Amino acid sequence: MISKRLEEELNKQINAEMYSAYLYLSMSAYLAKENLNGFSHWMKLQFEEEQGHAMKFFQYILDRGGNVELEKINRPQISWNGIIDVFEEVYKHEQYITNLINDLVDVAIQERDHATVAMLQWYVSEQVEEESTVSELLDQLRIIDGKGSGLFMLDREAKSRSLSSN
Ligand code: OFO
Repeated sequence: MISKRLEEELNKQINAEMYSAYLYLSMSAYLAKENLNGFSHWMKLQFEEEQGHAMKFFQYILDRGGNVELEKINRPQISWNGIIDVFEEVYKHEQYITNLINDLVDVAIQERDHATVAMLQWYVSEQVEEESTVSELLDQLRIIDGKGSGLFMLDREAKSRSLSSN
């Protein structure tokens, strides 16, 4: 059984992951409108990945005999100022999520819940990967100034992303 406090915090994280999914889906729509279909596809996979993150928490709460309490998901932004603006926001958002995961680890340690600490290690590593992937993409986009033939090439590369790889 998990403590009430931890149950509450894990439920909040389901909401944060679902918001991430929503935000990336909204970005996917924006990018499709901008004719960046490769990046739109990349963002749609990101949306699916975030739902997976939410579902891992969902299942974990149930496995530990806790209650899942779903909350309203906030409305994401619908428009950005070009591709660099999009990826700057993704990077900022992933850093925010990393902080949330670190806070969760702190709570699990305070509650002396070693199983939850162990489960959260997956997310700790995942965040390292997510931040590094996005920061690399952002650097590349800045090099080409987010336009021209460089953008065309990066968009084509983004189209080849599959769910197993970032
Ligand atoms: Fe993007 O890692 Fe979950 O939120």
